[in-house]
Amino acid sequence: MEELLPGVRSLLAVGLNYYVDAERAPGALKVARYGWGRDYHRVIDGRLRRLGRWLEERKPGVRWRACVDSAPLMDKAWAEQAGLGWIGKHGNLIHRQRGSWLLLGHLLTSLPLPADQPGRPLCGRCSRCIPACPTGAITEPFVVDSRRCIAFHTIENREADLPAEIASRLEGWVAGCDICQDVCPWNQQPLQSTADPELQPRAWLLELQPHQALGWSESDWDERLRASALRRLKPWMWRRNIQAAGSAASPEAGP
Ligand code: B12
Ligand code: SF4
Ligand code: SF4
Repeated sequence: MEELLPGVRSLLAVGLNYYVDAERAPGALKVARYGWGRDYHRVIDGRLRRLGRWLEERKPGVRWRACVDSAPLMDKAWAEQAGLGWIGKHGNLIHRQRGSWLLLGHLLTSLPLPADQPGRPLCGRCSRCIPACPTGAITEPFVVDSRRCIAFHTIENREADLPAEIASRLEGWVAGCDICQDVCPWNQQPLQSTADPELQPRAWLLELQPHQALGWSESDWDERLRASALRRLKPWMWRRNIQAAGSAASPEAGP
């Protein structure tokens, strides 16, 4: 931590609620919720910087640093320590009222602040997320093997083809995967839909039909993915994922 901000005394954990009460159109390909609105890195970073400047005005000389995925920081573990929630067996941090639909960020500061109580684990005897994962990526409670995770393969895998055992189990997911979170009882309770304009879904993401998207040019994708966290998926990766999801959905098709 000292390497990230010399003289650091406190860490402030924040969670951006990204749940919106919206549904995918029938037959649409599946895009994970974190990608529906504006790139969360930008949203959280901008707000943490505002907070940092606010601190500086009140406490001249105070130092701070905003971190959103950019620094080697164990976001979930620190958020748990800061009392924001607990790490569920699916590996994501869960908040009692917001469920796991929270994106995390941290503000490190040289200001000493009183500590909150760490989050208390509330998964109890539930283990619903583990068998729900179609690729068996949750190998044991709290352990997600990225090599088997649809989120990893659809977003990070740069190979021309996805591994066959993943491609055949996409269940329609083409950008990230929300299955283990969708089945979690903490996400079934009535959740508050965010009114944050930055997080409202782009309509095309909820209506993504394979035949249309496969026809989009590089510049079509470029325009649609402005200021989106999904820019990490290059147009060829969308095509690869969409084709794999399409073949998995209709295994009888083919030669
Ligand atoms: C790499 C990464 C991925 C990879 C690999 C995930 C993996 N299994 O490791 C992939 C692409 C698969 C991925 C997928 C997803 N990710 Co991701 N990912 C990250 C990232 C950038 C780094 C995670 C990492 O590897 N850290 C290094 C390892 C060693 O640390 P760790 O994962 O935190 O786990 C350790 C600690 O938690 C620690 N620990 C556990 N309990 C405790 C308790 C204490 C007291 C201590 C000290 C330590 C400790 O032990 C663990 C093992 O060493 C983080 C952001 C970040 N900087 O943390 C986001 C992050 C974890 N991802 C996030 C999201 C939203 C997702 C997806 C839901 C996206 C999607 N819908 O497709 C999926 C969920 C998959 C799943 N079930 O986990 C969010 C999670 C938000 C939340 N509520 O928890 C994060 C925090 C990004 C953010 N800024 O909000 N992700
Ligand atoms: S994100 Fe999808 S593939 Fe990854 S662990 Fe969760 S259910 Fe499994
Ligand atoms: S589904 Fe059950 S075990 Fe998995 S994270 Fe949610 S509460 Fe925990």
